[in-house]
Amino acid sequence: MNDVQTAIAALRESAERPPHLRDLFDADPGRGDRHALSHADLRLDYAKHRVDDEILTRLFALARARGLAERIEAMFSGAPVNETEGRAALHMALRAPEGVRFEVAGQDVVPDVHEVLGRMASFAERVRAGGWLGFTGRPIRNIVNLGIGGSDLGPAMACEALAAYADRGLTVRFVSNVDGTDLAETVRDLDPAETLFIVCSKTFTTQETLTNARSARDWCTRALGSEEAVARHFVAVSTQGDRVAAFGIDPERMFGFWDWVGGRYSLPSAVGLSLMIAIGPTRFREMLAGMRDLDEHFRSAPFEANLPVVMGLLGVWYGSFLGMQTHAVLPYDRYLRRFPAYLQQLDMESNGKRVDRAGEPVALDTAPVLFGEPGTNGQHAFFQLMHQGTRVVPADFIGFCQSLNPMGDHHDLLTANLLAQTEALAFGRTADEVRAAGVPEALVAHRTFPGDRPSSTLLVDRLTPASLGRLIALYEHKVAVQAAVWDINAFDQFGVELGKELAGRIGPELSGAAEPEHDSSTNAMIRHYRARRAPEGDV
Ligand code: G6Q
Repeated sequence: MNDVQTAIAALRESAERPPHLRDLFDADPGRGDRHALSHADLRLDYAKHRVDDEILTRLFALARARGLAERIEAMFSGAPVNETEGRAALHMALRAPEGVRFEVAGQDVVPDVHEVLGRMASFAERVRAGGWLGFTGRPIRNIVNLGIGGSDLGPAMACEALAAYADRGLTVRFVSNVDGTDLAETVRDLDPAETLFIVCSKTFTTQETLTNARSARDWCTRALGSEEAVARHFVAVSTQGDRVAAFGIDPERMFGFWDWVGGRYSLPSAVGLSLMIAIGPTRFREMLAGMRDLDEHFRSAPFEANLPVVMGLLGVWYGSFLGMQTHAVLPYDRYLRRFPAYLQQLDMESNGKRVDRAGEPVALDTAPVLFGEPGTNGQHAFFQLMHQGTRVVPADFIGFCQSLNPMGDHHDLLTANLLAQTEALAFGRTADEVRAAGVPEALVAHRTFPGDRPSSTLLVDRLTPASLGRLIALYEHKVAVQAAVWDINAFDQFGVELGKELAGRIGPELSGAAEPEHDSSTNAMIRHYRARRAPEGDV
């Protein structure tokens, strides 16, 4: 057996008799202090996990056997770690200060990063100050980002998360879906004379975004009476200047980025323009500094004290060895309500893979189904299953020690709920305890909580641009750790291609321009839709 096989075999052996959380805590009164890590304003409690020292040692051994340290260095050194597409994954360069070198193919990319950041900052300041005028001479007050996937989820999540730091005189919205309702409802109450569209697309070929951009252009030019309005009401974020120009946006008003920035890792690039306009360049740079801080922690901290490494390996333990298929992320802060959706893409698109880097079937199960909702709302919805269902759902709880909206005792109540949930999940309530509380025998089983349901808790001092930056980079690197352990490429996403290709075929079949040629189920639905669709399409 090689080192990897030996490490896997050892963990499989551990998985045959995983320790119970009650036993782990009974055996070690100092567990809560020992199993916690701090970095800057972040504290990770990982005591409530089904791991003892031996299991942790075995997880770290697996990481070492898989060459995690070398994989981290390869990523930071700009090697083409996205091997199937022959690209680097160097999002860390987007948050590097001037003077720090990050090379792709021998070329330092940091000066280009700062050149674009500088252009973004001038533009954002101008819009924020009311100095960017629309076609009729009125200042821009509304920003609409048109993008999807990685060109939407990051800035949409961060604009929500940092709303407390935003210029409230500006309206910043996001349209992603090709469903016309998305655009229609988003612009319904906006004045075209005061609205700027950011067409955000790395490739500038994405059907949804370009369809929305064309419809937005029609909406704008119809209302303002001239095609020339496009120059004042549209800017682009892309890597493809020619396609941007072909759409009718002057490349002068394009903010560029590079093929070494993956879509779901692109928030700190020009893809974050909407966020920078909302919160201003200074706050945006604070977010970048937070990311950078976590990048350095990830690159330099020993594995045992490394937050992304520890979180990543715990996920591997549950998903690959204990057969758990889901993972919940539960932010106890309304500002983070889009964070689970953002992480869904980051985690599931990166690591939802079934072959390893060599194209062979993976040795271990990969990414879990990730979901989440802000607490306390989730408690009144799906937590029932987490406490008493037949499936165990490992969870990350995220809370803040200070509220950005202090109000009576709300924040203590919120935090009490967070901590209570982790305690209830971990320790439950035994049948004897239920009986002792006087519950009638017929209800004892119903009122019993099995416990032994694991969770991590991230406590952050306060939600700031820097702390959000740290949280984002923490999860990015957690995903990279897991990809290394599973030996998969976290940076491609061929799984989204087949559906796109088939949609391209089905489109003309729905309008009647072509006859359906699919399986009998798909053909029948196409015929059903054709018989009922509005004659002129969606008018
Ligand atoms: C992200 C994916 C994907 C991508 C969208 C939008 O990592 O690659 O979600 O971001 O498909 O692509 P464009 O930015 O090219 O429009």
